[in-house]
Amino acid sequence: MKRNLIAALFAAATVASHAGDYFVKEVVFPAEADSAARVEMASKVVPTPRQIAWQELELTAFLHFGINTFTDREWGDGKEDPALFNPAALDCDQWVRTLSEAGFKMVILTAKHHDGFCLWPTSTTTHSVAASPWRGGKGDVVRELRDACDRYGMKLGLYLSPWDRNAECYGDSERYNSMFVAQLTELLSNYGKVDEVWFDGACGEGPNGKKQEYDWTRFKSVIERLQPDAVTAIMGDDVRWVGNENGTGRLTEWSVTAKKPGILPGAEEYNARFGMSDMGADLGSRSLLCRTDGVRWWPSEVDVSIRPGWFYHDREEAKSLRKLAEIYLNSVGRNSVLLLNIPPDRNGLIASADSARLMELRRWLDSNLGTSLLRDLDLPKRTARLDGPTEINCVELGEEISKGQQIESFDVEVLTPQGWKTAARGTTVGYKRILTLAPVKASALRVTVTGSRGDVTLRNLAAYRIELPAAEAERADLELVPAKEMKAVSVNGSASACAGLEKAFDGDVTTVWTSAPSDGGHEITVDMGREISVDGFVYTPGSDGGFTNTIFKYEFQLSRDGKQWNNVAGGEFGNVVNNPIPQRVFLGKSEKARYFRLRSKATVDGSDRVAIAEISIIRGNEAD
Ligand code: FUL
Repeated sequence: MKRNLIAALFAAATVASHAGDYFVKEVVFPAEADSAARVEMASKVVPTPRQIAWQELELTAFLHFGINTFTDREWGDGKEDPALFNPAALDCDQWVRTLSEAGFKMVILTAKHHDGFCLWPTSTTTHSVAASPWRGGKGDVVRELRDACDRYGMKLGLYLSPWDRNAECYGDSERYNSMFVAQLTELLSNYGKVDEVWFDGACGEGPNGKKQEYDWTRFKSVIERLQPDAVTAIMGDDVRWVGNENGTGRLTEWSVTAKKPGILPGAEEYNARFGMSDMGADLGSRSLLCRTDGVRWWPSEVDVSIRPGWFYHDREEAKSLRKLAEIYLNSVGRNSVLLLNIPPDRNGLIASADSARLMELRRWLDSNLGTSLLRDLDLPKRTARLDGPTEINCVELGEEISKGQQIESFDVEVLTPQGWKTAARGTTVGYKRILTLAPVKASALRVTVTGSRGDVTLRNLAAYRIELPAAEAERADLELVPAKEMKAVSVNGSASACAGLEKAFDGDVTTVWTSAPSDGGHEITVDMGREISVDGFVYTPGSDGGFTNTIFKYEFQLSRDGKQWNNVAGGEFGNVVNNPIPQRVFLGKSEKARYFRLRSKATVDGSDRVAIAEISIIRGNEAD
């Protein structure tokens, strides 16, 4: 009976281009399918051709560029003056040439970020390059990038933020959806082939903000009509957000996932019912398959910036080569595509430090992961030989994903003078899995699949002797007031309420101060011991993976005597919810003070507590 059911479903979904019978992209389990049937059906889910083409890119470049580049912010509020946008030396050829030399095959540009400023002269709003002094208001960044991509054979993807803080109609759902469709239509009609459409899921409106019901079905149909080969990412059903912005994929990463894309009706409630979230550890185990309604091919994309922020900020630096090499191993090496952001600067150029770092990464990849040491590869038997006993410390495996994702667990064994030895163990493989191992001298290697959903076809098996770049001590580019000089004064004005507040400024990010609940906001006051010159501060949220109790809106005040206070900074920690890294705020000039006060006006999750892993004061030049 069950077999017939499966056969009937296969018949409905079979594609001729495959040798066997497969479900292309998704399968809905019949209610009566038992666990074995569900596992078998999941094993037959295969990617679409455009998903395969996307996965094979391995590396994609992200370009965050826009009004934030000129205001030094991560999330603009939509009130920025377009006159600020003036990248005097903008040169898209320089971007694409750099990215192409670094080995990227596709680039995605933030055509519109949350601030609503459009990098093309749209007819939908005046908040665009057309209202800027750049190229006398006649410029079009999307066009210049398109043309440069054509010159270098680079694919183009576009990021269009659904959340729009400038559009007056945002929150008036029908009207905004029509405006968004018009923007999408312009981008997907006038700029040639677009290979990835990126809708992020961010919205910082908060409980009292504007409520916009997006018409995802309508957006999707526009994409399908105008760019049928484009994958739709994040708020899309071709490419899934990995769940963090720090460059790390899951050790067990199923491209066949039980999680429903957020663009589908009822997805939020459905995913919550089965305990699946963006950041969740399990999105595709057998235990999930046995409980959920079906599975789909929805592979992971790891988005991370080469710098701390997504937009260019003068005082930030590119990540070290070591960090980038680790990010590669932990993303591409964990069955994901790496979407690496390289933000152009205010001149409209990729900074020379960033392009030098990209070239170092390319050289590192070519010399470490470029040539496998394996000989006489027998992929069906999953064995290979090495040229005599050879030291290896890294193994790479890949499944033929056009036949689905099968491996649930595997062992890698190596032949040493003492016989066969297990060198590594893993769970999922998918398109690519890279494992680093303790160095071992091997003359042969074999992979044993210890658990799988269906028949396994390996596409690739390789071994390397890699050398990770030396770990660089993170350069302390800021001078911070030493923790031992600071003393808690009060919490919400009460000296007796500040027991434990030292955890917020003890120089140790692993100790977190969490306030008592309060619905009137939170305020901490700290004595820095003596009057000093202050340039700014750094807030490190108490990250718990869910980012609860994280401050979103704040005010920062300074005082020389603890009585007279000056508001010296305030606003939002833009994007702290997705990327809870230390938030640096610079005052723009040095201020003399002995006391500081941080007031939280709203948290990212509406929680009535705040958590501070660390608040550090950036010291200015005492001579100022
Ligand atoms: C997030 C945004 O809020 C960030 O600003 C950035 O664009 C990142 C890639 O996606 O959702």
